[in-house]
Amino acid sequence: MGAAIIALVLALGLMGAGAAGATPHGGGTSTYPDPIGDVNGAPDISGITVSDDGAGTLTFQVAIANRPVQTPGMRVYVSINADKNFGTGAPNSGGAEFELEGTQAGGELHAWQGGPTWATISPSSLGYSYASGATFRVKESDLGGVTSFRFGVATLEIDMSTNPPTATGDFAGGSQEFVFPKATPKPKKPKPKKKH
Ligand SMILES: [Ca+2]
Ligand SMILES: [Ca+2]
Repeated sequence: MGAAIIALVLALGLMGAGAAGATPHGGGTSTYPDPIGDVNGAPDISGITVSDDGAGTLTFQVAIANRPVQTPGMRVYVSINADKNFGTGAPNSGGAEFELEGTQAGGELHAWQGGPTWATISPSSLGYSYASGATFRVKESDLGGVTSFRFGVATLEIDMSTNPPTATGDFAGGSQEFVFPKATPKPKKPKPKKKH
């Protein structure tokens, strides 16, 4: 690659990053919308933002329109198909190798063991918080070093006040239909001038 082309690529990259400052080395930030009002009273996912800080940490932010505070019976799941292969990992979770789970008590990280069993590995670096949605922070090294993967998000809320208890929830991304990072559209190239 010639120096001029490298300079052009760098310029286009900086244009793509806009005013956000330094371009991260990782996958940057991708957003995934989910409709509001597609669940009947359940914790309603309105969108997901995934970001890679370029220093080995992934953040998953799951916005939940109708639950400013996490209720005791409510769980938020992010299932991660680390190898993007539907034929490996948990067959009931779209081929996920890892699953993040957030409850009122905090966050957990589960790793598929086959069998079929999950192991809870929950590294100390795992972060979880909730404010009008769930935020998970996890190191890529705790997910087998992935920087690109498929994932899906779900909520589940169990209402113990009914007999029998009722479970409702929302799904976003179905069976791992979201891909991180999203392919970003290439910036339009300026039309080459015809005259020399
Ligand atoms: Ca929704
Ligand atoms: Ca898999």
